[in-house]
Amino acid sequence: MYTFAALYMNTNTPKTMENSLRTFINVQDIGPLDQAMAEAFEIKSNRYKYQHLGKNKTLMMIFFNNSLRTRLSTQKAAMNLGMNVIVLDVNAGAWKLETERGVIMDGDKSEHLLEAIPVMGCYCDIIGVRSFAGLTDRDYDYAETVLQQFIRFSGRPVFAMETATVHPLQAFADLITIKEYSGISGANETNGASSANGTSGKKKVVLTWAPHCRALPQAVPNSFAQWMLADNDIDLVITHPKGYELDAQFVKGARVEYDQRKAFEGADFIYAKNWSNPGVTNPEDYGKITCDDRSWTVDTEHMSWTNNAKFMHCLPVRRNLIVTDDVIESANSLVIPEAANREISCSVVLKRMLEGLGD
Ligand code: AN0
Ligand code: CP
Repeated sequence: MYTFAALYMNTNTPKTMENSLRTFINVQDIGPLDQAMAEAFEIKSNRYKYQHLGKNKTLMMIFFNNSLRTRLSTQKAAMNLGMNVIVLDVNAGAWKLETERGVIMDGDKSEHLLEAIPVMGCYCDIIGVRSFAGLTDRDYDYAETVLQQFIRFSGRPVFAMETATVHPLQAFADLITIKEYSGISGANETNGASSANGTSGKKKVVLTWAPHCRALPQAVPNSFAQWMLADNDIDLVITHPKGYELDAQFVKGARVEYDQRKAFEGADFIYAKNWSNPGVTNPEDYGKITCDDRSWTVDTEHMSWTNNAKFMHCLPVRRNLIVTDDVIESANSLVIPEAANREISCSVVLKRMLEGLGD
């Protein structure tokens, strides 16, 4: 398989630069967070500063799943950097793709990813991939099987636009937002916001599970935990029903508090998100909804337990399941500035990838 694909993959060798990125999946990929934040705030104050970098370079975005923010913010970031952009919605017009090797392709899938990926690589310089967890086979999802094939066979720098287990562009934007609204680490407060509790020192950030009617992936909470734990100014507490423990590779070292009220006490930021059962404590539960307890919905009473916390969610959000109308519409809700920062996080990532490309 690999010999065949290697014959067809584009093997342009990238120019190596200290700051350049070949893959963007985990927080470690971005290097020192202070530097990444400094770049983010520089770009936020002048988003067209690096427009020359993208001249005659093409970004290809591949979507296996729906998107509003990722699609728009990534395209905007690429345009700010002077890039051309191609978007492919695999389920809307492309041949249906087989992703597993060894399958006799006599079903409805006309093309294999192993040919499609090197072909895509021929038409672009950087690739973004959205491919959610299937939530049926934990090993397949947690091996990031689809993303890894893009990395291996496209010959291009590849970044995750939410893949099976991670959503790093979201977590990076979340961290930028928290810095802005904390008044720490040199971030200018924007949008007229004030500091979360007006004092210096660590901010208490709470990741809370909330109920939902559909089984959702763990990518957002995985990346959120990973990025928050990497920041020395943040004290992360995770709260969820028993059985919803996240994978240790993302949450090792985080404090888990099963009592949601105790977790919320003194919080500066509440980050709500549903995720389906990660299958950590009971592998048979992987991808299932094993709790639908509506007492976990974030309402004004929940917020009253906090230190006048800001409310965050990556969106899209189902109101009155995850969070009540009152809370999401309150002055403490950061969901819109948080979404706006997706343009900024993506700009930093694309800038770094462009810096590593040859001319
Ligand atoms: C996705 C998820 O929970 O991973 C995308 C969030 C950015 N949400 C839905 O599918 C509703
Ligand atoms: N937060 C986020 O990634 O939104 P989309 O699914 O709309 O891209």
